Amino acid sequence: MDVVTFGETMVLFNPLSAGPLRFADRFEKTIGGAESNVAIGLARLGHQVSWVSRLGSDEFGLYIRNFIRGEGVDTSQVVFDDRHPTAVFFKERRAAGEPKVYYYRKGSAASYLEPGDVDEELIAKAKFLHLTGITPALSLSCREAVYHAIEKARKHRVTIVFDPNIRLKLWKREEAREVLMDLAGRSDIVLPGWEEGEILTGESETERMAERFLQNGARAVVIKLGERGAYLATPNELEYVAGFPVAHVIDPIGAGDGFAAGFLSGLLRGWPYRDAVRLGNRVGACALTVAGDVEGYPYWSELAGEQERILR
Ligand code: KDG
Repeated sequence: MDVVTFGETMVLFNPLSAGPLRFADRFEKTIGGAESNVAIGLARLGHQVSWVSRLGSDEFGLYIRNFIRGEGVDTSQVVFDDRHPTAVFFKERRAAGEPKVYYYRKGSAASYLEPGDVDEELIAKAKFLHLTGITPALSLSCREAVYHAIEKARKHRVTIVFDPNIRLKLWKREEAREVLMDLAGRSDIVLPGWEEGEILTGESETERMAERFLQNGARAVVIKLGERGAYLATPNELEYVAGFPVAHVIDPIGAGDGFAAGFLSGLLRGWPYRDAVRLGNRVGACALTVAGDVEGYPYWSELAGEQERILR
């Protein structure tokens, strides 16, 4: 196994029209979940990934499992729960700015994830453990599962990659800051967006933000800067890595997960950090061109021919 990741995936209903949801009467059904987005992105790039979660024993649970399994992701550790439902969420497209998100996920099957769901052997066999800051916000047992996974990864020297993915609809800013900085300090590589970096470190200058994450314990930090690309910081390198321009952005949600998939793919190919960040930027850019989270992620066959351009 190349990468193990775990967290909640929901059915996503995307309205076909822009504007307040109360006026939307037609929706497209797909799925969304930061960790499964990364898993799907990685599988398309040719890697072996396992996604661990709990789903309701319901039609939506089966739909999500089949969708993710259909992408070539290992779902053998997914647990179906008879007592709690699969969560759903809606996006609301607006004329300007990012879409709004409405969650219906409280008490969902995935919020009952617990340490016992995360198999030590599975982690031990992986090269990377990918975690996001969404899972610890879902419930106490989810938070314990994250700490448990970190402990096992450290024991087996598996590299931990952490994307803070702050979701302020799920918890208070102060609590988020405290827990996420603690998790970032226990991780090897941290991938915050710029705004998240500001919330977590209190710094508004990119270089200082990165420095704070390094001082906090990470070996490498990549701060995602949207269309400007990303800032890479390790004890030996500090570099702005240019992004890939996209003519028409449809929806930025899912771009950060695409970045993580591309970046991890680069590292799995043995590329240096800088080149892995370039691939992350490339895959993230693809995600911007569609309304769903994952539909835009490329297959390796589509990118292999552009390798020179990616690594430029
Ligand atoms: O990163 C994209 C995710 O935010 C989205 O798919 C839904 O996982 C999700 C969440 O919890 O917000």
